[in-house]
Amino acid sequence: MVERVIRLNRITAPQTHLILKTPPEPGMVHIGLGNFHRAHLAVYTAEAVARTGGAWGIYAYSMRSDRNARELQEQDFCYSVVDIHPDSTKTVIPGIHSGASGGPEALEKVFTHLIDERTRIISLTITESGYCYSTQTGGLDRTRPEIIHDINNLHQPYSVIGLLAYALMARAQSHRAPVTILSCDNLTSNGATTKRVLCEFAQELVAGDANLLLEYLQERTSFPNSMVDRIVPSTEERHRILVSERLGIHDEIPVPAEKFSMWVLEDNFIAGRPAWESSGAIFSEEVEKFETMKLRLLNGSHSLLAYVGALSGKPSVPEARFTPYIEEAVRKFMKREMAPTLQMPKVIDLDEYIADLFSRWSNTVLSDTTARIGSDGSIKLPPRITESSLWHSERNQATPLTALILAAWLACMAPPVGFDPGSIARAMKDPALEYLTQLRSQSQSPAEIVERLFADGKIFSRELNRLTELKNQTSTFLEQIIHSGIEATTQAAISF
Ligand code: CS2
Repeated sequence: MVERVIRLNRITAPQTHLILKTPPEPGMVHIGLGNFHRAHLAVYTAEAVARTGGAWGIYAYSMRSDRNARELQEQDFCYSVVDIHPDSTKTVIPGIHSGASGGPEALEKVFTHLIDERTRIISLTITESGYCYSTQTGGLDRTRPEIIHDINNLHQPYSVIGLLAYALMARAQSHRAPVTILSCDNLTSNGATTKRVLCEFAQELVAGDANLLLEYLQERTSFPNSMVDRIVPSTEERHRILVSERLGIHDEIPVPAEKFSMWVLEDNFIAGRPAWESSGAIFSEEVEKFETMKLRLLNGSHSLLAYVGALSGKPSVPEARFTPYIEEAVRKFMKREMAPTLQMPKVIDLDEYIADLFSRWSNTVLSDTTARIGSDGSIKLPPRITESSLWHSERNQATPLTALILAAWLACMAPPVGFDPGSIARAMKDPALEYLTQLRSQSQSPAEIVERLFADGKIFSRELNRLTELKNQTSTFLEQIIHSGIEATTQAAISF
């Protein structure tokens, strides 16, 4: 820690604050060492420990590669979280990580931490796709190659679900100490979904193992639901420059983030927890309402901004949001297609929430990118639009702006042959890209792409295949995007 102290003593900038000089004894293992974790859970936990103490140091692990862990280690586990906001220069250095590793070579290391009796919380930011859940059933996707692999090779897991099952099984076989699994990703009922996926994974194991693991899961674990919210873009060179100007030190891995941050959780921690309420987290019985509100209004609109924005040549969220026809589409989408389908939490007013969202999206310095949000749409879109579409269909109501999102997404990710969606769309990544590419090349027309997509049920639940009007509108809009352009199509969806 000598390095850490020397390095940090050099910081003289005002409003900069090293939350913890030395990390506390470890009590949590976190999987998924990306920017969101570093600007959200890490900050809440560091602040809670600084105020109220507790052995809640975080050992972090990245499943795919050791890059993030190495970078963190090279800086003695210190990095800055920089508020990117017109009137804030606040920068915090959480200092909460006590160790980190990554990649398959480090499996044994993380395994030791996962089964350690002192580990009382295992938290996750592994993106929607990391849960290997099926958008059809809401449970385990047994067709995922990594799941098929892990069921037969549990000691060498490829997926986080396999890794968790392996570690929890070892806990079940030894000390049986309780542990909470805390999902911090944007899934509907993220805690309950994680538990269901793990239980269904356990059922696939040989009988003795399955029973042992299921019993441990039922008796010695808890899975609180939570809603997480902070817009955290990827780190760019300009953020390194900003930090070196603000702090006078070079930070290779600063995390840019909006000033706004929110975390709402169920208080269901079987083995204790940090006093997160002291750092601003909200413990509420209305978590589900918060989650639905955020998923449909913020994340759903984000998808609209991303795909319609990308096709309109807008690389950033503020540029998309300030394009009049896109702004109008987002407002109508929220008011007509999303708001009626949800119950707002008691303490939040719908109009104020919408106004706040527009103000967060207006942050031109943060400049979150449409390519970041548009990535992984095959996994992100189902929880954002399925329930609301079914809700409207039961009432015989059309959802043209939802259809516009689907059409714009297809135009970006499965562009009909001969249509070029542009460079922003081409920069979007997706785990289902192979399937989407096949879909477009095997289809003779935009209508066929849409028909096959819903009939296949690989991405959206088959329930949506019944929604004839949604499908028809999606193909009409996809056709129109190709022939008349995105602006005219958006106007058509707005005035439908
Ligand atoms: C975004 C989210 O990636 C996405 O699709 O909608 O990352 C969003 O920025 C966060 O959920 C905000 O809390």
